Amino acid sequence: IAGVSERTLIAVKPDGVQRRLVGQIVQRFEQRGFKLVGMKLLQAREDILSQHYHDLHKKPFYPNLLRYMSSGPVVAMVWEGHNVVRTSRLMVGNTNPAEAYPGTIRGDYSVHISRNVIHASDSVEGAQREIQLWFDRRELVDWDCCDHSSSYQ
Ligand code: DGI
Repeated sequence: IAGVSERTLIAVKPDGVQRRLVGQIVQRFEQRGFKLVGMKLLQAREDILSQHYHDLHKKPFYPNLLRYMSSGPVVAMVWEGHNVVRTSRLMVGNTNPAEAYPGTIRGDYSVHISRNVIHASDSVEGAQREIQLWFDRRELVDWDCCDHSSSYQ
């Protein structure tokens, strides 16, 4: 099935970790039928954050964004499955939680754009770049999910 091995980078941001939302967020991706292939808790280094947000360096909110993202640990994950990049953006909701629909992660757990709980890659190419940035190849596990034929064909 095309795109089944697509992968995306999901990160629970420091506010999400502090608010103990990691379990609920992981549960949403599991329940949807995606496969977890990498996960770690880490204090993000500034060079990683700077590369991760390379397109935002000139934005007025950038210094605050970096301070927020390095204010505590982050849970970085790689999820795999059919159309996972696009579907996880829909699950995450609008960048601005005030505009995010109820039922989305940001729409259920946050109210302000500067504390929006979660990151999800916004394109397949972006996902590949971000996965390489956040994970060593050896940290990603190829495994067969026993219910594969129940989620796919
Ligand atoms: O891919 P997203 O995280 O949805 O959005 P993005 O790549 O445009 O921006 C990255 C993060 O930067 C976003 O999750 C929150 C923050 N951000 C974006 N726009 C604003 C912002 N923070 C503030 N305070 N104000 C903004 O306008």
